[in-house]
Amino acid sequence: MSEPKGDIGLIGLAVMGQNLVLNAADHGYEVVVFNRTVSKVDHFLANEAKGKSIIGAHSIEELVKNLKRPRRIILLVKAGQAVDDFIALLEPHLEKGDIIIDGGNSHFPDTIRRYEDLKTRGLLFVGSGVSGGEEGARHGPSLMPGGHPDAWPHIKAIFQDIAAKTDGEPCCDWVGPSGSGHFVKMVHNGIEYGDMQLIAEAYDILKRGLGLSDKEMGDVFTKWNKGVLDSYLIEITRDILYYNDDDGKPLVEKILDAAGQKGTGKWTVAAALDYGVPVTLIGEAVFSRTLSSIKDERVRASKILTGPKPAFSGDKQQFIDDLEQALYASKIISYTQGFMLIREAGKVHEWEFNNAGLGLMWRGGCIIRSVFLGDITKAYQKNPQLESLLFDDFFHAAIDKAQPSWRRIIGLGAELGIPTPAFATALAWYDGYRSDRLPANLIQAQRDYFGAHTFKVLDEFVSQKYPKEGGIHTNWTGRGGNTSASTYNA
Ligand code: 2AM
Repeated sequence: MSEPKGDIGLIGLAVMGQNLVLNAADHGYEVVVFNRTVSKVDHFLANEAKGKSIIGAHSIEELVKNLKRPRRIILLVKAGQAVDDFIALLEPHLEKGDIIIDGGNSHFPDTIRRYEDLKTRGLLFVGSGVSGGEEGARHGPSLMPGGHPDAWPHIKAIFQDIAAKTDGEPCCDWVGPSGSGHFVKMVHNGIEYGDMQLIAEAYDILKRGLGLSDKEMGDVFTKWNKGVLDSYLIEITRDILYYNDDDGKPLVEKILDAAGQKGTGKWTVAAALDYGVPVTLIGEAVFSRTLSSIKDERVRASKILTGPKPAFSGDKQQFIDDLEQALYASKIISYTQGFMLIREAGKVHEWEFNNAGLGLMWRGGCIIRSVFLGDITKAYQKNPQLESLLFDDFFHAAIDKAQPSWRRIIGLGAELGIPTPAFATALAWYDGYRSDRLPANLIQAQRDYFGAHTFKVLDEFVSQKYPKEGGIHTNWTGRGGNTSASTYNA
């Protein structure tokens, strides 16, 4: 057989896979394609891929045979068992140094497991986040590859060529080892949940609080899209609000108010709980979807439970401007929390994240793309060791400016009876984060009271009676003098 011509193989010809193949072909790469339902290969070649230089394979063996070494194979199949199945099918045909890339929405612990497993056999495994939906895959997605570092030099050119570009920079860089690529993709999706929830709350306030029509709300979003909130999600919300059905009525108002979810938001919150990071906004976003989904119960509750009737009588424009600032401030908190989660996961797994690089990866191509991410990139470029986004001068000033508006909106939401869970948790988190003293001393006392869980004292009270090391237990029901210093449970 003559020398193989294929630069890269791709398995999984659903729309995402097809579009990624067409994108790579447009950039001059020779792609070899395969699909479980093999008839889709010929269908694709005869239709979408017609006239393009794409090689169809009708078996795994044929796919592998057509690839240059080291072989590079992207899997774009359903997350879960299908990925393991294809890895098992591929393995006997591959050689040391060959590269398998999982571009699906795999849960990062699965990626860690596959990476470790394949490493022992000399195969280089990469888990890559791919974001931007079908359009992104076709014209430039955001790509977040992480895995075996030896793979990167072999896939860098193609990944960066097919990725979205912002100011000439590709929205793709090496994330780190093991499951780090899929981890950051998961956080990206969690942040996306948060952004969507914030926008939904703003819509609710504009609609129920101010009584604006969909067209008027579309106008508000048009304006917001030219300011600090300039982003893909604000842009599509504008389009949705302007979209009328055949009867001339806004389609969005006909849609059942029960949000679905595929699980990446939940994974993000579960990871936050595992690592002990207060990622409250994404948590509220996930719970808000679950509250929305118990529609029938809410309808029953709406007939029984009372609250204020939303009716706003102040300065509407001031209110809209306040809302923009409240959304912006809450968004800053959400990203601050997201990067905190990334920081902690980095410590646990020894993944050295380049946060400026992540900002750049998310700046274009993906669903959360925004001008705002450019500012995040700048903050981390200025100080790669930045502990918290809020410590950056730009974001610190932005929060200071937004704060009065933010507080007014949450106060008004409570007064009018319109729920603002994401706005409110962001502010509560902010007020907690900036408190050098929280009421957790009381919680510690309660824990010691009922469970002898012990406590420590503030530095200024450390003494022989209250030593620094070990836990202190008090007999809370006794009188003075019953405090015993002990080292158990230290
Ligand atoms: P199919 O066309 O044969 O259904 C997205 O669903 C992609 O994942 C498709 O290419 C689909 O192949 C593939 N896929 C879904 N479940 C799969 C499984 N259990 N094994 C292999 N491929 C699967």
